Amino acid sequence: MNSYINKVLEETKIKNQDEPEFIQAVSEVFNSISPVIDVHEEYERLAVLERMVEPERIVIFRVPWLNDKNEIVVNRGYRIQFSSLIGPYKGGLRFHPSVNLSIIKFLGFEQIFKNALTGLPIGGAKGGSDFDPKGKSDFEIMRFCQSFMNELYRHIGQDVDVPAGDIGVGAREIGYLFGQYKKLRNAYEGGALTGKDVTYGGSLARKEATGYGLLYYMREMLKADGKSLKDKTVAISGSGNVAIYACEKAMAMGAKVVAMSDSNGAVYHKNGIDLDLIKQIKEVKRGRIKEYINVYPDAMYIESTPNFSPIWEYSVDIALPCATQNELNLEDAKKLVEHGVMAVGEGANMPCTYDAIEYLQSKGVLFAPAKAANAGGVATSAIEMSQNSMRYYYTFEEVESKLERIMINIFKNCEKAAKDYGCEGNYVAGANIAAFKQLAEAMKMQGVV
Ligand code: NDP
Ligand code: 2IT
Repeated sequence: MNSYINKVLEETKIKNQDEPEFIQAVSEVFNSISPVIDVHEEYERLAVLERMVEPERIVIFRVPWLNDKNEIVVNRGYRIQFSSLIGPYKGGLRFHPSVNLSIIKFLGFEQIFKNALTGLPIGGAKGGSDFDPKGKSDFEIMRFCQSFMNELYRHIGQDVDVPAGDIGVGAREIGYLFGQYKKLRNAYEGGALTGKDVTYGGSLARKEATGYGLLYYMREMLKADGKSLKDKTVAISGSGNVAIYACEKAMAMGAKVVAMSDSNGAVYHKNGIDLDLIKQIKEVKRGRIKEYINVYPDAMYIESTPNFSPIWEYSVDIALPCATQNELNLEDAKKLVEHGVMAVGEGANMPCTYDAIEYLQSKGVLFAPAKAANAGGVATSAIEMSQNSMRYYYTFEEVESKLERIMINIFKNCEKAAKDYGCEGNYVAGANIAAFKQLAEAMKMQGVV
């Protein structure tokens, strides 16, 4: 590793000792960019890396709300405005009990690079809370979202910072957040949040965009290697927004999805998963995936334990981790390789540990990195923002064809950057290099700010 990169990485580790996920995300990027730093000596003088790992701003705030028993509950809210180099801060909100500063910082850091890869004018941000939406009534969710927005509204705006969904934040939560934002601002400022329902300013195909985009990226990556999705078996972790629409597009492309999961366990269905049933259980009833076997007794259900993800136990051609960070580790990677996996695509953010990625690549498994492969969601959020600015709506087909074009371009840019910098076929390096090059040049142009 280049000595300047090494120096900044060591400093970052010392400065952020209690933030393992953030250090992991920074290390992954820094491990790829030596070939660029080597030919740009001025980056050290301009402190490009030091500035890239330091967020522009972090807001941490109290979120008090009343539960249905009229008890006061207090959660912690976060918004990290990491980088406005190439556009307004942009990135999702995550509501999950595991949310802490390290998670928010890693997600915000990743978002800067992902958003650059889309080719659209969006900076990097993330936010959320340790609030757990599971088991809460609609009114509890609403009161929480309103209280969260009572502070967040000061920091966001359609040209400033534009939040969207992530784990635990979907159309329901965005609706309550938007309603409160509109009330506080006394103005309809549609582009201040994305992932809105289509009844009041949302974009068609935003709901499907991350999952569909992942499959477009997979299609391109397989095609470049003379392969296709047709008749391939697929395991998808999670059964939330990304997983469901990844499943839908994988099936449309001729693959057979045989396994899906949630945080409690995984379902395996040899004949192919019934996606309508998954949607019914997860999107309508907000239930557990285990309920699948009540309808299909021939399917199999295995519970997860803290150190065991049953979803990676099965023999499949393609694995798509679409749930959460570090959900696919070296042991899982070894099992997948033993069972003959040919490609892995990250729908979630940083779902694979770094040693798992290195192992998969060393065994010749095609690997699609999150920053590139799941960028279809935020890209379509940017398309939602542009529709809001124009006060106009595109059709589903128009949005989807823009998404498809964006994903093809992202793949081609990753492929080219990898080739140009001597790591052909390594799309992790390609994605990091392509995004870093643009960001570093933008930083150079804008002076020391
Ligand atoms: P959802 O909340 O819709 O779904 C999350 C899914 O992952 C659920 O099935 C959930 O299970 C499971 N899950 C969540 N946390 C854990 C955990 N700690 N262990 C095991 N399973 C878990 O979220 P999304 O589908 O929106 O997000 C999934 C991933 O994709 C995240 O990493 C997110 O950052 C990333 N992403 C999302 C985008 C979007 O547009 N929504 C865009 C790009 C990336 P359960 O129901 O049991 O909680
Ligand atoms: O991780 C992500 O890219 C998202 N959760 C989507 C962000 C967005 O602004 O649409």
